[in-house]
Amino acid sequence: MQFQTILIPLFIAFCVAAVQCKDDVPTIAVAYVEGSGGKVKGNITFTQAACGQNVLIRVYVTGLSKGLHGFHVHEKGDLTNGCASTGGHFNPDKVNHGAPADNVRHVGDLGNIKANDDGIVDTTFHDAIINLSGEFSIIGRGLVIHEGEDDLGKGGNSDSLKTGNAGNRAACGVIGINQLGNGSVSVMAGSWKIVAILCSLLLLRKMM
Ligand SMILES: [Cu+2]
Ligand SMILES: [Zn+2]
Repeated sequence: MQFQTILIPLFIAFCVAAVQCKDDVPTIAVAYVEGSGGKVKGNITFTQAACGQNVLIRVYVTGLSKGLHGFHVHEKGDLTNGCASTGGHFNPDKVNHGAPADNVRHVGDLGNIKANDDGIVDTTFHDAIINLSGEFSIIGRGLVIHEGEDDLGKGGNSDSLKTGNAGNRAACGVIGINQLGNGSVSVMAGSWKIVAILCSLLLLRKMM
């Protein structure tokens, strides 16, 4: 048997193994939110697989007025003086406020959630920017639901680019740990990608 006939399948197997993410324990964070009168309350759960995937956001809130409500991660997980203590939007890049899908947005800009006729929000969506580990982790920060609609930075005034003019804070909570995944795996996944690219290049050279 030729050396190459063994080496090429070995290379392929190694490359495939290297690009695959480890099947790992997801990180789960949860925030119990409540308004000052106790009328608005609910739970928001954030789930992220270890391989730096989008964060799945599960929202169940009751007691809101019908319609759209600004929904943000705020800088501080501090409820000392109620929702006011959570500070401004979580914005580590010091950029303008925007919509969840915008290239320029605060990390904490999760747009709006929509309450039905009964004032209930029961929804699930994904976000590509927030993280449950590393530099932009939202764990330990505040979660705020506003009384009004977030104009997503399109309001045409200076406040729109800071807050989205979403108005008063209807409810808030602190984002805490429910379950920690293996955060180091996402770092490993990053370096394994480089190994995979290098071995793919080597493989290509062998085949030429
Ligand atoms: Cu807010
Ligand atoms: Zn914002």
